[in-house]
Amino acid sequence: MHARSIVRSLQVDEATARGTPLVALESTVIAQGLPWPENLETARAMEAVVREAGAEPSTIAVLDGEIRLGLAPDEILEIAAVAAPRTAPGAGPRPWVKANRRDLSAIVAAGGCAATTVSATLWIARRAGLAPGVMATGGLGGVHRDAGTTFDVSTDLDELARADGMLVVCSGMKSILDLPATLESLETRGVPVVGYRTGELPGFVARTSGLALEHRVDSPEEVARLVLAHRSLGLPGAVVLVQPVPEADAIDPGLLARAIDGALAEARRRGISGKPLTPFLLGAVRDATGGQSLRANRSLLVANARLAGEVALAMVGVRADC
Ligand code: PSU
Ligand code: MN
Repeated sequence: MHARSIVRSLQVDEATARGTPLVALESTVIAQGLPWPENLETARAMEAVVREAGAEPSTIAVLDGEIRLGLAPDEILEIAAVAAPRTAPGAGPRPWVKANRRDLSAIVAAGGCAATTVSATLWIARRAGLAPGVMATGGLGGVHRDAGTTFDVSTDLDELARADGMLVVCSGMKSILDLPATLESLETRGVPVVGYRTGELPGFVARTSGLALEHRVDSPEEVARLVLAHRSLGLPGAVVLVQPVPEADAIDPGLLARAIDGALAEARRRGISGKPLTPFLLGAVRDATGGQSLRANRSLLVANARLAGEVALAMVGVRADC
């Protein structure tokens, strides 16, 4: 029995040969996290800003049972089109499911297609040899507000504790979650949460959450030194870098809190739980904020991809100095 390989795109191979660092990007945010056509525009913008920073984007997904590192433009289009309204009954793209790490074997065995969450993306990136390396996303999964009774805690947290050598650039955890419990849970797992030019945990589409962070850095070089120190100490797991949404696109924390309360009540009324819960809540918050949260979500995803590219480059420089 041989180990199943991860299929790399031509562009990823060429970048590796040139010594250009890669930035891993997840695909759940494209397929299940944002509506069409903003999801396609955002996925393209994220790849573009990673390249502007001098790194190479490698979006991760499972295509016909193949684990892929780096997607061609028509493949990104296919994933994004899953969220497009169907025009003709029966027509439309192949089914794309939301895959976290535990789903990968079943999807590969069945030859299926899947968008990968943070947990699956981190695992694939590491398996493909990207560590020490960087991935970018919007908001991490975490402890849901009723986790005491539902046990709904994102597997993102466990995978972060395992993803040795990886840095995840994000804007905190999705604000639909229990943020204090999620921070506690990351501390328990030994995952550092470091503010980028902030001493406070960002509130995903809002800039603030009211929760203080103990560690802060102010430049890509400082981030690179922190990640490489984590690694050279032999400490396991990923480092989480949190950057607030750009000011011009941020949403008011009060408006956000009201929208989330409404979305949670609606989810309870409809009995929505498990995997569809996060996409449902994000959609309901989008509607309740008149699209303001969509604008903020897109803006922070692009800003985080840019910063991830800058840090990936700084890590090459810092390693050369060591
Ligand atoms: N960031 C976003 N939107 C998203 C996600 C992240 O801005 O939709 C996705 C990520 O893939 C994350 C997942 O891993 O949501 C968490 O889902 P769950 O709560 O079901 O574990
Ligand atoms: Mn969950």
